[in-house]
Formats: sequence, C-alpha cells, structure tokens
Amino acid sequence: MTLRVGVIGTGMIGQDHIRRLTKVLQDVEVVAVSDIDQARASQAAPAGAEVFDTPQALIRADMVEAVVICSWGAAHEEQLLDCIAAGKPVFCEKPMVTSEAAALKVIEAEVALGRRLIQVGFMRRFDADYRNLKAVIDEGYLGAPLMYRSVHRNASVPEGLYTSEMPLNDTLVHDADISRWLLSDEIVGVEVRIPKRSSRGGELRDPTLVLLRMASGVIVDVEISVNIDYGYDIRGEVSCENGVAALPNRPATVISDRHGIRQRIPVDWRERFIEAYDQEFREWIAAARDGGATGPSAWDGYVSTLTADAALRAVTSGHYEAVNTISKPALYEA
Ligand code: NAD
Ligand code: ISE
Repeated sequence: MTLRVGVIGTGMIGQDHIRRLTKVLQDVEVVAVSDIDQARASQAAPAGAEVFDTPQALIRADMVEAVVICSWGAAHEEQLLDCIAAGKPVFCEKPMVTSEAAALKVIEAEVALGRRLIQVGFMRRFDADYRNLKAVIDEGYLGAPLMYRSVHRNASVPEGLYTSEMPLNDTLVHDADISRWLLSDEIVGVEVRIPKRSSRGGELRDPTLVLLRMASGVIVDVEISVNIDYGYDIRGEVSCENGVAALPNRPATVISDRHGIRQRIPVDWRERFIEAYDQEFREWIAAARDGGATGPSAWDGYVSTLTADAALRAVTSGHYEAVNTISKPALYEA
C-alpha cells in the first residue's frame, strides 16, 4: 500500500526529500506540499500534488496520511503539535525544536497520545559508516571508549538565514545526537571554547569548539566550522582503551596523480549523506505505514535541544553548564 505524504517546507532539504520520495523510494507518494513561499511550493510540487495555503490545512487534509516537516526549526513546534492532534505520523527535520520549553510541549502531547508519531531527522544514525563504527564499539574488543572526536565542517552556510546561535542549535545537534547513540551514553554537561574567529564568516562566531561530558566520564570534542570553504567534511574517531576506531573519509576512492594522493570532498550534506537519507526514509515509510515512527524520537530531539541550550549558556558564562533532563517517559524506553 502506498503511503500518501504531505511535505511542509520546500527549500533545500524539502526539495531533496521530495526528489527521493518521488524518484528513489517505493511505496510512497507526495500528494501535497506547503510553504510560506507559495511560488516555491508550486515549483517544487510533483505532478498531481496539491499546493496548500497553510501547513495546518495540509496536516488536516484527508488525502495526507503522513507528514514530512522541512520548514525552519522555529516553525516545527506548532506543526508537530498539529500532527499529533491529527494523529498522523510525522518525519521532522532536525532540530526538532529550538527551545527546551517547546521540546517539553511536544513530548507532553505525544506522551498524552500514548504512542510514537514523531521521527526526528538525525540521518547519521542511518549512515552505513556510522553503523559500522557503532558495531565495532559495541563488539567491545577495543575496550571501553574514553574520548570521541567529532569534526563537523561545512563549506558555507546561507548568508543572513544562518544566525550566530545556529552553529550550536542547528549544527551541533547532529554531533550531540550521534555521540549519545554511538557511545550508548548520555550527555551530562557542556563547555564551549571560542577560538580565533575566521574572517570568512563575517559577523558569525565561527569556528566553535564544544566539549560534551558524558555520564560515563567520556569526553567528546566537537569542532564546528561552518565556513571552511574547501567542502563538507565529517569525521569521527573514537579512542578506546585498546585502540581507535574511525569513520572513513568519503568518498573513499583514493586518487593518485601528479598533484599527489587525495580523496574528493563532498560539496555539502546532500552528497555526503545521500544514502543515509534514503535509508532513513525507507525505515520511516515502513513505520509510518503502520501508523508509527522508528529511530530518533521526540526524546532524542529534546535531549539535543537541551544540549544546544546549555552550549549557548556556556558561551555566555564561559563555564561548564549542566544538561539536566526530566525523567524519561516510558514511551521512549527502547
Ligand atoms: P531552506 O531555507 O532552504 O528551506 C526552508 C523552507 O521552509 C523555505 O522554503 C521556507 O519558506 C519554508 N518555511 C519556513 N517557515 C515555514 C512555515 N512556518 N511554514 C511553511 N514553510 C515554512 O532551509 P533548509 O536548509 O531546507 O532547512 C530546513 C530544515 O531542515 C531546517 O530545520 C534545517 O536544520 C534542516 N536541515 C537538515 C539537514 C540534515 O542534514 N538533516 C540538512 C539541511 C537542513
Ligand atoms: C544543516 O541544517 C544540516 O543539518 C547539515 O547536516 C549540517 O551539517 C549543517 O551544519 C546544517 O546547517
């Protein structure tokens, strides 16, 4: 049976997800789109899809069985609450929301409903390289993890739209989530160090160094660079008691010629994580057809937002800031 999906937000990632939902994946059809920019929505709509004036109308429409949210982070709270009220499975791009208060409202509504409807777009959990790295750590022959280095470099970010909070509340959220998942651990506190500012980023505070303290004592150091020009470079290396495990550089082909030995660098996230997004949606479609969700939950969205909030406080205070969650509702226990 084909899942009839409505997409809210038809910008960069909305268009990329519409492409995979219409051209790559099976058992799914994009039947509706909506964007505050109506012209953009009309352009992005696949043949036969209805363009809705508002996200609320799209969410309530009978023709829409499940929703994909790709609007800006600050708009997600209201759209998620509307999906829960309508009882429709929803894939929501990260960040799930942009404040602790908003995350708590979303969790409260889902818990009151009594079943999971929300999957958050932490696509790294669906990436084959990250899955292999986790399998190595979980097998245990390297001993206990002690430190994890997460390098998150973007060639550039959209000027004007990407504010000085976003390295922490839009970009760091991926590293926070993958650290918890990879290490099967929880974040208990955050420190932030601001090095010399890159002149490439204008007024933007870039790069940023973040230290995540995990409950086990593991320390994760995260480099966030969002204007590094040379490409989209994602690295991860776990130092354990008896050895080290690292993600391979992608694409993996090594070119040797008169300029030296090198690997190409992806242009942006669309290229680096193309297969991870496909797999993320394959698993979401299967779960949404059964009326639910899988993978990263609203709880995971909440924890990463809480971490981002603490990191933003740490920039101002210059000190360690604790990350204190509420107790985890039973709905989100594995
Ligand atoms: P974008 O600016 O290219 O597109 C966002 C679109 O949402 C725009 O067309 C805008 O008009 C629309 N929009 C904004 N508010 C809206 C509202 N209230 N209702 C309807 N439409 C609205 O941004 P983007 O790069 O596509 O990012 C969108 C979201 O996806 C962000 O939350 C971003 O963090 C996330 N994202 C995730 C990944 C990933 O790797 N998982 C990559 C890129 C972006
Ligand atoms: C973007 O929104 C993403 O989610 C990308 O994966 C991330 O690398 C980038 O920094 C964000 O702006």
